[in-house]
Amino acid sequence: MADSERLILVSNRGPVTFGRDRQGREIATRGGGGLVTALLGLVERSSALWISAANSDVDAEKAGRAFPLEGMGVDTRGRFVAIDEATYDAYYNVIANPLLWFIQHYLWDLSNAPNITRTELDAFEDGYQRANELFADAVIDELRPDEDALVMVHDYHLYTASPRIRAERPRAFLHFFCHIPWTQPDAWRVLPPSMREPLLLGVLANDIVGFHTPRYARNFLLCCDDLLDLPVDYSRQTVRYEGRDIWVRAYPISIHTAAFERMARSDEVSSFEGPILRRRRAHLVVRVDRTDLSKNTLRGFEAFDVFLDRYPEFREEITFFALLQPSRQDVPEYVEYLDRIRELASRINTKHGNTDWMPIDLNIENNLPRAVAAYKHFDVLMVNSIFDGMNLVAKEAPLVNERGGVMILSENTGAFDELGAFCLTVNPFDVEAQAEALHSALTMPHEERIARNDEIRRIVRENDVTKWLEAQLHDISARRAGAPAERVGARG
Ligand code: GDG
Repeated sequence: MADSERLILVSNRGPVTFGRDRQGREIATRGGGGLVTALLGLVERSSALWISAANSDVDAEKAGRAFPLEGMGVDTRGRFVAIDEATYDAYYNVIANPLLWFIQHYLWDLSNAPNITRTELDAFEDGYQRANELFADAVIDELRPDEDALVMVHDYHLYTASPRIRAERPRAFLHFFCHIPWTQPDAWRVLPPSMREPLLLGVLANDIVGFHTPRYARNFLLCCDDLLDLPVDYSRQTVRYEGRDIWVRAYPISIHTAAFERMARSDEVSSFEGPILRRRRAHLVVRVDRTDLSKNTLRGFEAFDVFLDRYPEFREEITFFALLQPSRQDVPEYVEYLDRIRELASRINTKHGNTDWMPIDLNIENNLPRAVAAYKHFDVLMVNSIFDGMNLVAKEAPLVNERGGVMILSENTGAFDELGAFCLTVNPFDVEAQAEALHSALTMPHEERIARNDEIRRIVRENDVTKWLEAQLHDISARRAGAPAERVGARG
C-alpha cells in the first residue's frame, strides 16, 4: 500500500458506537468481536476511514460525515451510514441473518424452510440492496473520482456494495473479505436466481476476494462456474468477469497474540479467576460462544450427558462451564435455540446432579474478561461447531491456557486446517465421538497434553493476525503491479 494512498474500511459493525450518560454527555463504547479486533491492526498502520452502520440515535446524528476515532490508530476516522429502521430490519433480520447466514453454514432444514415469499423478495430489494447502496454511496462520497484508494469491504452483509463503487470510482482497488464459510453451489440454490446472481456478481465487482480457507475459496470458484457459467481457472484461482480477472484467495484470520496475552494477565481478568478456581472440581470443561445455531451447543451438552452415563467415576468431579453470549434475539430461530439450550442444560443437571453438584454451569452472559479467565483454566475446551468460518476461540483459549488443556475441535471449523493435528478431532454431528473425546482428553497423559498445547501456541503465535494482514497487502500490491495470478497461487 502506498503511503499517500487512502484506506477505507467498510463493515456493518464498526469499531465504536455512541450513547449518552445521564447528564446527556456523549459516551463512546468500543465494539468487540473478531472482525473489529482484526481490522484494528490495519488502522494502526496507516490513516484510515472506517465506514459502518449507525447503531444508536447518537450514531445516526453523526451519520453522513467523518469524525475522528480517538485512541485508534494513527489518524483514524469513522463515518456512520444511517439506515432507517424498516430497511435495516429487512437487510439484517430477514436477509443477512438468517437467510445468508443459514445458507453459508448449511443450517436450513430444507423440507421446512426457508420460504422465499414476497417478504423475502422485498426485503432483498428494499432492505439488503438498499442498505448496500447506502454503504456504497458513503464510500463514493468520500473518494474523489480519480482517486487510487484501497477500499476493503467486509463480510456477508455487504456482498452487493462493490458494483456501485466500481462504476462511480473505477480507480479504487476493491478488496473483499468473507468471515464466514462459503458453501458449495447447491447450498446457494435455496435462493432464486434473482437473488443469488446479484449476490455473486456483487462479490465479483471486487479485485480480490478473500476467504479463511482454500476450501471456501474453491467453493466460491465452483459457484462462479456452476451458477454463473463464468470462466474459472482453478489452478490460478481466478474468475474472468467483465474483462477482469478476479483473484480468489485464502487468508486465515487470527488474533493479535501479544495483546491477547496482555489482556489475559490484566487485573480485570484476574478478578474473575478466583470464583472460577473456587468453584472448580477436579476437571473443568469449558465452551465459549454466541448462542448461534452454528456453534452446536446442544450436541456438546448431549455428548456430556452420554459421557456422564458412561463414566460415572467422573460424577461430582467435573463441571462443564458454558459461557454463552446471547445472539440475534430478533431472529425467532435464535430465541428458540436459546430456550432449548436452557432446557437441555436443566434436564442434564436434574438427571445427573445433586444438591451439592451442578454438572453444567450455564452462563448466558456477555463478559469477555470472564471468558478469558475460563480460557486460562480449562482442562478441556469444546469447539464443536457445525460449520464455522474460522473460530477465534480455538486460537485464543489454548494460547493463554495454564493447565495444558486439551482442545476438542470440529473438523468443520476454519481453525481445523491449522490446529487440527494437535487437537482431538470430532465430527460435529457425531455425539458419540464427542463423548469419547471428552474421556480421551480427560485421561490423556500430562506430557501429551502439554506437548499438544505447546504446538498449538507455537502455531497461533507464528500465524498472528499480522500475517493475515500482510498476506492480503502483499497480494494487493502484486495485483496492482500487474503480477500474474499464478505467482501467488501457491498461497492457497
Ligand atoms: C465470525 C465467524 C470467524 C467471547 N466471549 C465474549 C466475547 N468473545 C469473543 C471471543 C472471540 C469472539 O468473541 C468470537 O469469535 P469467533 O471467531 O469464535 O466467532 P464469531 O463471532 O461467530 O465470528 C468466525 C470470525 O467471524 C472472524 O473472522 O472466526 O468463524 O463466525 O474473539 O474472544 N466477546 C464479547 N463478550 C463475550 O462474552 N464482547
